[in-house]
Amino acid sequence: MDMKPLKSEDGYELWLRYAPVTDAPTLAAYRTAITQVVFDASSPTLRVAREELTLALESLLEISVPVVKQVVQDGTLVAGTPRSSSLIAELALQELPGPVGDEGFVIVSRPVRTRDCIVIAANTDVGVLYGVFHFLRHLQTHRPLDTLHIVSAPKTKFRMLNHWDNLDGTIERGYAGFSLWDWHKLPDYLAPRYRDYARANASIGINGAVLTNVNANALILTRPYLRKVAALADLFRSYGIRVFLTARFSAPIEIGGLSTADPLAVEVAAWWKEKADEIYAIIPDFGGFVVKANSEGQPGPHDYDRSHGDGANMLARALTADRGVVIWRAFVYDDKVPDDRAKQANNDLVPQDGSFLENVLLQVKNGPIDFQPREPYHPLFGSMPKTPLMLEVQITQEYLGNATHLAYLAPMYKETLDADTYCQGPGSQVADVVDGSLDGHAMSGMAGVSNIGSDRNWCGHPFAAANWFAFGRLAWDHQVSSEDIADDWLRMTFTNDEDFVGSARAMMLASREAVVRYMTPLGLHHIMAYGHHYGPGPWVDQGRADWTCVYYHRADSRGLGFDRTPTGSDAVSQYFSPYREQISNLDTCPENLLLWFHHVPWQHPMKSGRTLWDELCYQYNHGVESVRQMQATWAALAPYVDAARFEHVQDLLRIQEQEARWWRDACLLYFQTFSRLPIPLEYEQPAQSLDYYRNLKHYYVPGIPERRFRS
Ligand code: GCW
Repeated sequence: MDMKPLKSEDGYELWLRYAPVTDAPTLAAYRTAITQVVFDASSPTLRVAREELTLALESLLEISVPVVKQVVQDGTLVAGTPRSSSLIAELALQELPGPVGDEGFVIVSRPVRTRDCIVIAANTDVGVLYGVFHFLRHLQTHRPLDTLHIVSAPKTKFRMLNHWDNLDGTIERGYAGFSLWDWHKLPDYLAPRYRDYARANASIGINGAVLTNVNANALILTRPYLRKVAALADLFRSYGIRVFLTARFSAPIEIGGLSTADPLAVEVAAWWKEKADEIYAIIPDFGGFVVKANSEGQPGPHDYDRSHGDGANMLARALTADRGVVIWRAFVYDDKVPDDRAKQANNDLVPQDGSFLENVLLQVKNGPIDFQPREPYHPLFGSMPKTPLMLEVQITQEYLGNATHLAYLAPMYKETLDADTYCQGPGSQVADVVDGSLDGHAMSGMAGVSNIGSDRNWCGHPFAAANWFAFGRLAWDHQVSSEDIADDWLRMTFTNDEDFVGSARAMMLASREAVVRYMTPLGLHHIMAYGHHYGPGPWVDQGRADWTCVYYHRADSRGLGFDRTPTGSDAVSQYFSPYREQISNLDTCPENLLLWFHHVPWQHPMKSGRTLWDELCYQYNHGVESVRQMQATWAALAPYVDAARFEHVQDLLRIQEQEARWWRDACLLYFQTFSRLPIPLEYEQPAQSLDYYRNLKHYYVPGIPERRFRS
């Protein structure tokens, strides 16, 4: 390999660096295969696609690739739709108009006018843009060009980022600085970042952005803010991205001067209708509303003894099905309801299946509690066949080490998507529910809670951008493997050197499991510090019961874990057979979810032959060891990475190792007060006392408003 020092990079360019191809045979092949471009760009979207293509080619191939009018030589790249290009219309590709649909594309190498050409074609302009980005990924990952035949179309319709960004610039659960949206200077000043944000999203097929926090501020729906939103929407439009806003249910009172927000009150429905008309007058392609209602203190239809369906349908009528959708969040639970929090969404929503209007989707978190390092899949998947269910995952790492810990989350997203619900017999995966294929829904989608902020490298940790990338790739095609996504991202973000890619990929693939082990092994969950969720807090027993940790781990002198079998909360009954029986039985329940579903005696023999207590000690230590392994792997990769990014990752891994030990020691010491058993001597013993860990205080943890830290 080339040993000269690499120029420092700051991560701003993400996976769109278009680094020159240095491998000589690959470069030579590319320069032969691509000598000029025929690309008539008659619309804004085609123009940005052409610009991306030509700039990227020049950077990758380090030669100028002219745009010409006609195919006159071998190596011509032809791009467009049958409408934008008579050449493409003439080719009558069999994939058009059929399989690729409205957003897909085809990339083929074939003769055109007797010359060897590469054709990127789609039915729509945005399909061409996606095809261009796919082709550029192909080049960036040094794949061969000789026999191209790629046909690709997204499996879901709404592929969206949910920004939990507040109007004051803070981001709820954001760890990469402040909001990208500079509301104060909008609409007159459009930061260059907005365009790069749109490019990055388009490059992975993301087509929707919810600009505001689901804990919503009604002000976003006032005219001055709508003008700001319109400026962003205008910019994003060329990149195929529609904007959505969060609708605060009580907005008719707060900004509309009404005395009620009752969804069945005529004046309330009329207010929302007028508001929707106002929005569409300035943002003609406005996507719709995302709503968090009657959850964690947010207003909603229950305040008026109305159902979620009443609330969602009222907004859906205001938007109208030909204009936009209501995305109603299924993250609903209430501490006044005595039942297990894990069961509440099903209890509330399953009876309403079939009552939602055609332009309503329900957005369901991957698991029934809250983005924990590991959860079983949400039992709503498969339980509401008459309603389109979107999958919501968290890209920001609220419960997985913020932007300090390296945790590659594609395996976590895949775990949910690949899970078999058995709702229509074996092979009814969550992915089949989510993409609409199982129940024949035309509307489908995936939402990722964004980890993007104002940090120069966008996501804080240099590896955190991989999760943004992975989310987009999986929303487009949930069948791609975590390995392949990591592989692409590494090659595009760092280098194509096989030695680098091989070990960095292995490190990424093991990273999420490492976090599970040192934070919440064996199905433990929600044992983080109160409120900000930074660090361990298994002892938290004050405040709202369903926000404490003792609610979830249920440690006592007999054992550990939440009994959700029929002898306990019976949450297992919300799953279909045979999964239900599998998890109900202590002997067949997967051990990585054991303490989620069972209260298990400390001396219970685990599959390893260890007792539960010893296994817990083993898992926590294994987690810490895995981080040390990551440190060693990364140290060996120094020659392949520029100094700035190398040191950034190295420093963060050092913090991660410290925090993994903190988690291990604090949790084991705490659980030991119940088990009364020793931590086996083969393991490192805790560095401090339990009191020490319990008394640690952290002020101004990112991702939470300052006022929460005031006493
Ligand atoms: O994960 C929890 C977070 C809240 C968040 C909520 C939600 C936006 O702790 O900060 O609020 O989920 O998803 O609504």
